[in-house]
Amino acid sequence: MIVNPFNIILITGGLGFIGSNFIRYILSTEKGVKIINLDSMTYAGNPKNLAEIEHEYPGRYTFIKGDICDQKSVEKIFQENVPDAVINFAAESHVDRSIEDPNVFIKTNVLGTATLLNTARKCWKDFFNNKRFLQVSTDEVYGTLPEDKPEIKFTETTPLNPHSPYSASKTSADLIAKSFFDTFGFPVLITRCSNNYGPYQFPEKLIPLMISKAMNNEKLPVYGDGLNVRDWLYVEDHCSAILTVLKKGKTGEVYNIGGNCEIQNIEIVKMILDSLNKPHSLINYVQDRLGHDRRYAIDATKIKNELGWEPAYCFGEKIKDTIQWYVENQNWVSSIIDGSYQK
Ligand code: NAD
Ligand code: TDX
Repeated sequence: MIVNPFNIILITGGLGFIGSNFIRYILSTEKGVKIINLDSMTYAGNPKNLAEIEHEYPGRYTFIKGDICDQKSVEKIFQENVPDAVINFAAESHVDRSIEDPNVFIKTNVLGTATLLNTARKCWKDFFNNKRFLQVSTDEVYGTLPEDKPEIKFTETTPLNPHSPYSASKTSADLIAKSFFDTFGFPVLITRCSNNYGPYQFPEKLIPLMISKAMNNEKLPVYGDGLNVRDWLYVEDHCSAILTVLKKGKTGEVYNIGGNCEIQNIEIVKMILDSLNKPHSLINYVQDRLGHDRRYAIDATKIKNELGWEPAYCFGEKIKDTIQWYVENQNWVSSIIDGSYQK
């Protein structure tokens, strides 16, 4: 079944990395859609990510500052706008921060998702015809893979086995979302994507952090032996996959999304240094992340066979564009580093 058109979509966390890329993507590809962006503007919510969007798409974009954990605010948005769909990007998303302070991860990622689900169910009055709630999840819910068995990848039926407070909170949210489908027939879709890269990623994550440090001739902190593997996907491919699942996915189902692009961290770091003509002597091996997952790899056969989605971009080309974007947008990075982006 193809569900279309959506008139109003509530997007949460739309000032973050993937949410802002998605809003730009959907406004340019789906002509009739109106977007409401609910974002509490944590450290990761950057208004500069969507600076010109209201002018570029007049009447089609509304920003609301608010917390997904705040039931009254969420209810008000539902009553005033009656969205046809919700896409929940809002989350605390950085593993290292979840090791420092797990509580906010449990609050936003678990309670916040539950609040959204509960409010949507109440406001849609159990009349779910053509309504959809898409929970943006992660491959980290599956835990880690052995590096000596490259043939093994995460499928949608791989047992959930998260290791960090971040991934455990995302897993909990997935299970609550699934329970709403199983119990109420609430129209949930869950996507589990691998590591994204591209413009507007907060420079605490591997790729933008390393680019920013290399540009400033600072040491690049590589955790452990640098041989951990991540499966990289260009952010626009993630956006097209989410839109595909929103339109064509079967409710109650999980869809893995991945780029079939496994790379060791150290290889990425060297690629960045080479591309910026910086010496490998900037590499600094530091203490490993606690509970550091060794390898992630997504088997995206289901979304390809059932919904016809495949990534459009290849890493070799898009990593160059991404590095170039950060070089050309040094003001964006420096406004984060000096804190002025929040003023
Ligand atoms: P991000 O940290 O860049 O952005 C998160 C956004 O959510 C920010 O704008 C922040 O202000 C907002 N937010 C946080 N708490 C909120 C709250 N309580 N109420 C309202 N808004 C709140 O994250 P991202 O990298 O764009 O990730 C988006 C989603 O995709 C997350 O759910 C993440 O788990 C998932 N994901 C990310 C990746 C990746 O590689 N970055 C991969 C797979 C899945
Ligand atoms: O300074 C660093 N040095 C380093 O070696 C940082 C920040 C990271 N790393 C390593 C840790 C990981 O093996 O690089 C790899 C990637 O790290 P992150 O960019 O922090 O991403 P990861 O932990 O893999 O999680 C990301 O992908 C899945 C996102 O942050 C999550 O939100 C998403 O769910």
